Amino acid sequence: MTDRERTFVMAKPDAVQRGLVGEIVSRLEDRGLKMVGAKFMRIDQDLAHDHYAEHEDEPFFDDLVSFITSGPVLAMVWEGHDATRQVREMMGETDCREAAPGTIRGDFGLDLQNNLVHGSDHEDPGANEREIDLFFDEDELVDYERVDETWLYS
Ligand code: IDP
Ligand code: MG
Repeated sequence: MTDRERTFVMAKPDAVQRGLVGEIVSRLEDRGLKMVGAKFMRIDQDLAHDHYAEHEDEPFFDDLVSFITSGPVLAMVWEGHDATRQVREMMGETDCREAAPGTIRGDFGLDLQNNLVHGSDHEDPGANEREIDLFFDEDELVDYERVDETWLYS
């Protein structure tokens, strides 16, 4: 299907420490999105700077780099119709206090920085592919069919 796309998602260090990784994965699975890559890892300084390069002039940049390198994360690639925008909708607003109930941030967070989850920006064309390339080699992504796929899509 032509509008099926891949997007980069990460359970941030606070999600790992708070035991919310399974909850995040479960929500994406339940929605019908398909995991095609996953890596439990610690982000180093260079990768943090590359990943958040767009924010390097922001006053919160140093704190953000400290936060994202402070503990392990689960970096993932998820695939599905309109996946990038759908994941963003499921994450909620950046500031958890503004995020709607029913979203990951709105259900599990109260902070701006420690907001549990990252998803590629759907308003920044190419952000999904750029971020996937930053974290994954092509051979670390897996092509397969989920058994429910014929029922997920018409
Ligand atoms: P997003 O994660 O919803 O795409 P961005 O604006 O891209 O939000 O910001 C990247 C991350 O930087 C946020 O998820 C959050 O962890 C952190 N952040 C954003 N704005 C602030 C701020 O004003 N103070 C502290 N941390 C911030
Ligand atoms: Mg962003």
